[in-house]
Amino acid sequence: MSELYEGEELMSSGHVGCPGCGATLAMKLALRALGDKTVLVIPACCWAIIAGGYPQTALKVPVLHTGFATTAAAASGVRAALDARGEHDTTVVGWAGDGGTFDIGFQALSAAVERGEDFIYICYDNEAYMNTGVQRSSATPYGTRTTTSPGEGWKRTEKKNIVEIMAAHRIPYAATASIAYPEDLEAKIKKAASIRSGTRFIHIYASCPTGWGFPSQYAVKTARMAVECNLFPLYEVEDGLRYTVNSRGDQPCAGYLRMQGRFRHLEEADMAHIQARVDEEWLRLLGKAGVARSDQAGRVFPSPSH
Ligand SMILES: Cc1ncc(C[n+]2csc(CCOP(=O)(O)OP(=O)(O)O)c2C)c(N)n1
Ligand SMILES: [Mg+2]
Repeated sequence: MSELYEGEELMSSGHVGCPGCGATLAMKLALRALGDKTVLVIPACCWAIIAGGYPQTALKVPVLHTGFATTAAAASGVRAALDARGEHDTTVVGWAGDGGTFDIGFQALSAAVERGEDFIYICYDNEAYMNTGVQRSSATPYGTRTTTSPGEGWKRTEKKNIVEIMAAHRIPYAATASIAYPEDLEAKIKKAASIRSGTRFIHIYASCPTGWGFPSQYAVKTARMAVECNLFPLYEVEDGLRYTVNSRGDQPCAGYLRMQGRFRHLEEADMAHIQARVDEEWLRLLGKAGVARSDQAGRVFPSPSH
């Protein structure tokens, strides 16, 4: 049983997020971990509007709104400006959606990570371009219907593995987190804030009732189910090499898929394809964390002890 949070809330009521918005909850939890000495850099995305229209805001920390592609470049600049003013203890956070991270902001992110810029980059992933009406991104998973992958044209390519890509940059810290596991999420953000050499990356799974087609009271439940079926495992990668797995799912993916309108068209064979991919990726992850072994063909098997 988790303890009640008694610190100051840096996100207030009165925001304009949809009912049950996972991205809104992600921000509330992240700010609890970050504290008020934080500057957010937010590109075009749902979060560019959720806080409200100027001069009203639901956020009690400064925000720099920036162009869609430039989160990591702008965050680098804010860090340099704060350092020039001697404000070394203020944390800079790039806060972007999946489209702004996996796609359009990708080169700026890769470049900032390579330069070793000192900020935390948080991607809240709702698996599509939600603010503009649910267009598919490279974070949209296989099997999804969106407004740009409608009807029989549902997405048949896999979700890009952004944490693996960050790990390949040998980033000091990369981790996945979920709105359904607030203690884990807050601990990871605190850990990221405590590391001051190089960029730190957190990938937060943020369910979206509006874009995914489930009742708004199930945002946390949906996110929990994604972890419980290993579709979105919780893990950390230190220095791009040392993996720690923080979740152990044992449920099939079918329940998670069936509860969402975006997957309603899937047939048994499609769901079997998704399940096989999830199982394969899960074992591969365990392999990287050293809790599974692989053969020379790259096939991975769990170690007997796990
Ligand atoms: C250069 C540019 N192209 C397109 C847009 C329009 N646009 C604004 S928000 C958005 C979707 C953002 O998607 P994502 O980053 O996943 O965040 P979400 O809306 O899902 O929170 C788009 C396409 C823009 N603002 N700038
Ligand atoms: Mg999105």
